[in-house]
Amino acid sequence: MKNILVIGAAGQIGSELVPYLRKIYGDNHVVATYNHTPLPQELMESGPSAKVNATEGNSLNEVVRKHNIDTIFNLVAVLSAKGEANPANSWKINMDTTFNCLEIMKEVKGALFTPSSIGAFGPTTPLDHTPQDTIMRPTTIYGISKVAGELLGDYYYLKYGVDARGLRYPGIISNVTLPGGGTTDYAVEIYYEAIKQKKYTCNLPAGTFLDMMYMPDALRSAVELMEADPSKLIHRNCFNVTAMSFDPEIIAAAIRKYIPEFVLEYNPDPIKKAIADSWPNSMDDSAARNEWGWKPEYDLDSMTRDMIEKVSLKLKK
Ligand code: AKB
Repeated sequence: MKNILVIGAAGQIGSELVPYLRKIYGDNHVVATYNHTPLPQELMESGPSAKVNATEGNSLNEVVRKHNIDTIFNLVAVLSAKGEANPANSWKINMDTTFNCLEIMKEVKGALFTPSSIGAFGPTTPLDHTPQDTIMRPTTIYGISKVAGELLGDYYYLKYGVDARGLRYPGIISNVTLPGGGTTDYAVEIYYEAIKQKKYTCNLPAGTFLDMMYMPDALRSAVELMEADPSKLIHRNCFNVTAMSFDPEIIAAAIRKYIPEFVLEYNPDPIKKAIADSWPNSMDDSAARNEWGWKPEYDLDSMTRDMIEKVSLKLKK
């Protein structure tokens, strides 16, 4: 990876991936792009940036040629819950972007990272220890676009030699940019509300187990996968990766170790509940561990300690 393009750089993952990549590969070698949401000031100032509509091939092509890009991190996506409000728009954004990235990487013989998700699974998937290779019949437009993206990635690799790779991310918990439109967003909001109000009303019911991961592990896993020896990769699009699995009661108990008075209440959102019920309770990520050495560093307790420290500082500013 010499010259990297991050599309969707203003989002939850992008806003942290850009500085992470700039530290490793050099500020001038990582181009941050945005479309509707402006980039945070620090990202504009610390390296190159561009306004790009990645659903338009020409817009993407121009920036790839201008900066001599050999690798794209494609973080543009309408997430699961938001996608259900406007499925046609979600399909268009998720698929056009992935397709355009693959087409341009075919021309420049480059590499592409596209995250998939636990959302690529569905209610007929085995929900416990969900295997790497299993039934994938998701029931959300987001999940359907993720499965299609996985298949397209493998297709472009096999047919054209595009170095397409990806991870099935669980819910990502972070403290820089809030997520938006996801089913797992509660696991971020709960920390902010625990610190601000000592109380949180959860939109998923107790007993809803989902895989999760802390942002530092999510960033490291993306780079480790893209740097992995290709001859070792049996799977490419995409690898199950997880760091922990919990339900709202378990994360609330972890928060109470630091904020004993924290109160958790419930008001489940039927759409989010149905989505969460169709997703794995916990994935088996042994293929990622065996093929490129994946290992999470943060568990629920170490993540909670760090989240409470960082979010408290942020809210004091
Ligand atoms: C969502 O909840 O939609 C995302 C995801 C798990 O892909 N955070």
